[in-house]
Amino acid sequence: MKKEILKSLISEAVADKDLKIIAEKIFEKQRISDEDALLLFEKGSLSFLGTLANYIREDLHGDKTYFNRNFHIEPTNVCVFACKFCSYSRLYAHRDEGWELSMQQMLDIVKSYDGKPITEVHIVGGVHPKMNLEFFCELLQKIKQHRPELHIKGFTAVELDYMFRKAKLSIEEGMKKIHQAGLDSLPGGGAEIFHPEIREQICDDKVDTNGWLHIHEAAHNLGMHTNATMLYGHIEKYRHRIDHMRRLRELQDRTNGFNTFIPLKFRNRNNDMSDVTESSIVEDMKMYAVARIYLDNFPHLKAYWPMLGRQNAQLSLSFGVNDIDGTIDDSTKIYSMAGSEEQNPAMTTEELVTLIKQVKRSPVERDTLYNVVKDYSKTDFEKEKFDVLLN
Ligand code: V47
Ligand code: SF4
Repeated sequence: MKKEILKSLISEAVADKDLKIIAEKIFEKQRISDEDALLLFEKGSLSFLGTLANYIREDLHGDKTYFNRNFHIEPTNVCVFACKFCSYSRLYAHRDEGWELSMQQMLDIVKSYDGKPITEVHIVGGVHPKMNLEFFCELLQKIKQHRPELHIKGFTAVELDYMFRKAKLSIEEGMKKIHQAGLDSLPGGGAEIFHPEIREQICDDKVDTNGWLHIHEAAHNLGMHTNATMLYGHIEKYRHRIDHMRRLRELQDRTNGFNTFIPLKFRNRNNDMSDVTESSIVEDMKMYAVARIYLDNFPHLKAYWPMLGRQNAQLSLSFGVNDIDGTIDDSTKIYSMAGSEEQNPAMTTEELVTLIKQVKRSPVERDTLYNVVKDYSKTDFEKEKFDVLLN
């Protein structure tokens, strides 16, 4: 019914013949082409894109909006690479300006969450030449010994590529070893923009596109799930974004191992690309909507609130997004150093639930693999607090 109403509304309101054909494809659950995606970016109004992306989102997930309870460990910001957009890293030659956590310091961070209902630790950082595969395998084993049920999502393809090459292991061998040590899944970082025209300008010395995709495919072949990101809103054109998403869609067709796509808005403070203007909120919402429409084989689309800010994360829930990441507990510096409004990112479960409810969506706490931990749609925190006082 809803589909029929939307179809007729779009048919009346949209004059452009090509856009009408694309809308028709979406309602018939047909895949859109790269040319269609370009037309959406170039000609689609915000309301047209939002209507279509929201239709798909609600078809897949209804009003459900996922979050999780997580914290980050950033082992170091010392990095052998020199990505132009990065505000976070310090070159090895300037390592005295950065930080390096010891094994014990990282285990102490994990232990500081003892007794708290956290389900995931996200480990990501710079590429430090002395923190090798052996070191991280030992860390993973020790975390698992201490808290076996904690899901470890860790290491971008950039970090893994460097570790495996230094250990003289193939990608398959390295992935098997680190998975056996306790790594459960991979985050989506390091993807940036796959197209060589852009990749060569913004991050030419780290893992290349084929290497990034190969690492994720190897993880999928071991039954691990991974995420994928795209750093957008800098010097890339729409066709580069579409090329990026096409490569991900093709890999997902083969493996079905990706959980979530996370468009990451470029922030321009304190880096070598500070002269590049940041994208507008309208552009951000278009990005989410086109991603939701184009990536028809990705189950989830995430807005990472520490990067986007809370209000824009709320807005994104009307443009295809169904996940806003987690509590985070002020444990990441990547975005505060790049100029995000969220200087100390942390939200309580109550704050996340309220944020989601304010825009009339249903908050659901998930684990990393999107198993439901708790549905908060009917939770009344005030009543719960009152009940605790009474008992
Ligand atoms: O790859 C670095 C990005 C990424 C800037 O998988 C920047 O759940 C914007 O991948 N402006 C690392 N972005 C973080 C990451 C991530 C974050 C949250 C959740 C997940 C997940 C993954 O951060 C890097 C790079 O694309 N980044 N500098 C910047 N100035
Ligand atoms: Fe290093 Fe990652 Fe920063 Fe690139 S984005 S310089 S790989 S920390």
